[in-house]
Amino acid sequence: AVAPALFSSSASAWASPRTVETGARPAAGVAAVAARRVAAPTMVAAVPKESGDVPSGLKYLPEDAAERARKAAGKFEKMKIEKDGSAMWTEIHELAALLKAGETKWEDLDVDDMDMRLKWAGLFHRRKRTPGRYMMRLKVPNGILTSTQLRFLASCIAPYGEDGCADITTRMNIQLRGIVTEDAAAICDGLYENGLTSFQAGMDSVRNMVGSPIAGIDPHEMIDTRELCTELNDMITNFRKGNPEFTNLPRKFNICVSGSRDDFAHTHINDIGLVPMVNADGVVGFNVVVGGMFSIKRDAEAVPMDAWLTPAQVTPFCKALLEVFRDQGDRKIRQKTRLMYMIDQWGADGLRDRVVEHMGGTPFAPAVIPGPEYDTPWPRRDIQGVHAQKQEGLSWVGCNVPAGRLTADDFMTMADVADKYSGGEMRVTVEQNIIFPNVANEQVDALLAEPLVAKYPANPGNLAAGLVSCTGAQFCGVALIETKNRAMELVKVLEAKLDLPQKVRMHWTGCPNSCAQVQVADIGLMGCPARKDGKAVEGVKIFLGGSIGEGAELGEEVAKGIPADFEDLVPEMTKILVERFGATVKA
Ligand code: SRM
Ligand code: SF4
Repeated sequence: AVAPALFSSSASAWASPRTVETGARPAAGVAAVAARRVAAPTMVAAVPKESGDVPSGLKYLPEDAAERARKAAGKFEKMKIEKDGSAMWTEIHELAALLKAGETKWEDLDVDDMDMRLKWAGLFHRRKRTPGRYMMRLKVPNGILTSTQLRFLASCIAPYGEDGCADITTRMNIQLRGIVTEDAAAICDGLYENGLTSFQAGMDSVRNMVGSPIAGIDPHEMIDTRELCTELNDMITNFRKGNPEFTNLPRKFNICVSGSRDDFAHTHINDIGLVPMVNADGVVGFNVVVGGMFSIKRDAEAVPMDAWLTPAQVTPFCKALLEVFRDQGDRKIRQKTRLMYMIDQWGADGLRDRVVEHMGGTPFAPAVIPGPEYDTPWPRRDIQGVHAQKQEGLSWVGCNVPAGRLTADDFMTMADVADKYSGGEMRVTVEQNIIFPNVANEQVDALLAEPLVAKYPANPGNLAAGLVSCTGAQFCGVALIETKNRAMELVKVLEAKLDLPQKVRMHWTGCPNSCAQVQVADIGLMGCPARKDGKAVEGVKIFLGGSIGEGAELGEEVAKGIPADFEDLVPEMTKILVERFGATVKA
């Protein structure tokens, strides 16, 4: 495969890998994962595009499912039937060529292709906020990135200057911003060449594979989630080339693999959550929970399915469940097509039985009942800061990225730091933070003295430490309020005003889709309309009581319509922090 010529000028300086400092060691386990990636077949168009052959979304559906899709009234199903999202994996090259040749303008291209179908290639047109520019959502299985990948990501957004930035997402993933259609095809190719992809990152596809952020280095881990996340990602995306078998699901789908009792992956809010559990023979496998979701209409915690899977059974099970969801899932009312609605009809065990039937009838072992050691609570560990790894002499360093926002310069600096201290590896977390693994203990102080760590501290303030924010109105067209910038500012104001004896996890989400999972936060703020002095203003609903880790519980709405300006929010938050979290007002 030929390395793509990305951008003619400014990008080349960013794209060339820098020298790896002597002393950097290959990180445990990463080499194996990287080797798998290199071994993946060369990119070809997954949907052959003969002249006039437009792939329909019905292509992989059995006749009865196709019939239901045809009958579904909604515009989404019609749009999918007309042309499958997978068509964009090849058409993006044609669109880019036309635009580059000046033969058309983006404004004249098909609106469904530009605003909807390109999401199957990971490209989200930000028509309302930044017309003509795209957010590009990647897939970063288990949140693991190499320094070469980080430099490539810098090269993707650097040419856009002020318009180019990136975010760490709540699914330990990366989104790039500012991309124009002309460049998108080259970026897709470049991602593939660099062991990544953006295909199947949006619309009715399976989202990024979430695993344990400290997989392979955690002294308390039950199972290393990295191989499984990569294997599942390869199954879902056909080794990152794009897999049209899973482009026409009834709706989005989330899968995560947890590696320890901490449940860093949030199994309770995924469509499939894999909870590590040791069986009577001492084998580590997974109990399965299903149906977790947030949406405008409904928030649901995943429910247990009576099944225990060996690691080898995980990918075939998930594949079969996806096929059952695709072929038997309802498509009539889009707001009621997530997996949980199937579970309403069949029960979790009914769903399991259909999966078993689909796989040929061999039942799975029943779920493992947790042993007496589970009677002792296992509080979820804090992974920011410096922590001893299971490998003697090595530590991981977790750093706090406020609201997950990054620049091209950040990617370059992170790559340099990773090469210097962590064997060229960096990880991103669902809390939108970063981790440098495998740092030699004697190099930890030097790492902590790096300018990057001054910017993204390993010991942040007690509110900054727990801040998570969705994209909000700066880029997201459905946002009811601005989130990220407001959230970062509020943290500064509150930290200046209050002494907080403990870390408090504050999540901000711009609308009821709850991309920033306000229901799992200590304090959740969700955008909503409000009124102040007789005028409509941006407001928030407040959620309290969310907990994470083993035995997690969803928080509940306690207030709504609070104006989101600091005149109202600062006293409101002060009251909550003082009454519930032991804060005191500074003298
Ligand atoms: Fe989300 C739609 C951003 C995690 C529930 N989400 C959107 C869109 C695509 C709306 C749009 O078209 O603009 C947002 C893109 C804004 C942008 O420019 O960034 C968006 N969602 C995000 C991200 C980037 C938030 C973040 O700042 O981290 C997260 C990307 C994750 C990833 O890497 O794939 C993100 N979204 C989530 C999560 C959390 C999770 O997965 O743990 C949820 C709740 C869990 C769930 O899905 O059950 C979530 N997003 C939604 C929904 C509601 C789904 C539903 O069933 O109704 C929508 C709307 C939709 O799908 O119709 C949505
Ligand atoms: Fe956009 Fe709403 Fe998701 Fe925030 S929660 S990114 S505002 S869709």
